Amino acid sequence: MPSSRSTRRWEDLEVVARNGLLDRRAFFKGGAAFAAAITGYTLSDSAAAQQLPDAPWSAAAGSLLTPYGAPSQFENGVARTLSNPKGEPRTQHARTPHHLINGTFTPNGLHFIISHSGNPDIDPEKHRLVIHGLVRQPLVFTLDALMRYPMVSRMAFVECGGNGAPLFSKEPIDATVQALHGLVSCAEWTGVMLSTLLEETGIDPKAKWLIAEGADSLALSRSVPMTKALDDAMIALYQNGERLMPGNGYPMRLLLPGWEGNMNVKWLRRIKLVETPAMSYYEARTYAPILPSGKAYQFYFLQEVKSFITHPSPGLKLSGPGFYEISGLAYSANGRIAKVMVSADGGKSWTQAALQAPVLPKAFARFRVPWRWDGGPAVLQSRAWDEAGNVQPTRAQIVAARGETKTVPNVMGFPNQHYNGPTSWGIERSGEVKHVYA
Ligand SMILES: Nc1nc2c(c(=O)[nH]1)N[C@H]1C(S)=C(S)[C@@H](COP(=O)(O)O)O[C@H]1N2
Ligand SMILES: [Mo]
Repeated sequence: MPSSRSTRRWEDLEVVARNGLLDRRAFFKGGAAFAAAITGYTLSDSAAAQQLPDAPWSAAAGSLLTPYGAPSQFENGVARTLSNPKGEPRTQHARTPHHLINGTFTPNGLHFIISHSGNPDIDPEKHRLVIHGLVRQPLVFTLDALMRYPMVSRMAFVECGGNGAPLFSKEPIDATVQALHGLVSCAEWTGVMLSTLLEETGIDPKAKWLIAEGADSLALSRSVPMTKALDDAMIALYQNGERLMPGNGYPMRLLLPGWEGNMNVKWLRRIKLVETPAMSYYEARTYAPILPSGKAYQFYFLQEVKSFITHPSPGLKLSGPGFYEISGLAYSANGRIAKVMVSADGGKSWTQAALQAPVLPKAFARFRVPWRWDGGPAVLQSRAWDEAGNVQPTRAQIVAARGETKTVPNVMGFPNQHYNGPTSWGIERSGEVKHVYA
């Protein structure tokens, strides 16, 4: 029996923004009417039962269990894309397929990776973390020693400063959300707070920065202000419950929640307390691009408030007019996401999205809005606000501030960094989704 709350026809639900955006609570109001509209089924109980397939997997005992699980063979296409699969001597990227997963954290096998000189194969027994420099007592930590300290767990996103950089281009890009925004992921990290270890070594008051260094052949190093080190920096040992993946820093990495991916030094082996920053390769070159004014940010640490729609997005074709959920990810280095607005007409009219609870600081928030596609052209866009009151800039604003790719000669020809403007998806009559500028 349909309950009274499900007797409203979803077609009659009020459109709250142009091109068919519905109120974020419409699903609760629409009830079974939504389901019938999506499945196409309005059946009696017995007719519904007859729809169960007579399948071979229900006819005999199933396969053997495995000691370590892997996804279903039918999910083989859910994979990262690799920028340098033969491992030529330059950076390798592995990008997260945001359009093929859902929720708020990234499975370990799909977490993005950027490794500038490959992933070292570190024997955890032989690895050491040294903390020295402007300390009272330099210390060397084995993994065993670290495992005995009090630990904490927190959700945090890691995002490369170059994520979304193609969106500084003049023309729209024929690419998926994986290609455009696949260099951000979110995991539950567990480890020892750096402040706990610094209490042991003691801190010389002259120390204003630390230099963190990795054990890869490149010995990637970055300077970190002591304020961040003592705030929420962590020596991460576990990722989504299991030990770090080799590509994400096994057996330990520096986690600086919300800060530029590059500073989250993987395969961490050294922390040296110093008075002034090192001006290392990545902080002085790659992540200090020249601005249209001719000046450069000396340091640009925060991954500021940002959002993008993952469903629908290029590669996910709509199968005809009707009901869809628009959903995506929002995050900010400045705390929790406060609000996400969604537009289906390229930013002219907006409605507020529902946020999946719990909304955690410096972590992915999943937003959702019900949408009735009328089969005509539409342009989907999202815009996020964080609890500190920051809002995503418009594309015009961020392009004016940073410059369009290639129009500004940028020392080494690097694209601009830190794109946190909107991403627009154009819906064509065929149901195809394409990146557009709106
Ligand atoms: N030691 C070391 N740390 C590193 C890197 C590296 O190549 N070596 N890559 C950096 C870059 S550019 C980014 S964006 C992040 C990515 O973290 P992830 O690979 O765990 O996603 O790690 C950073 N830490
Ligand atoms: Mo990066």
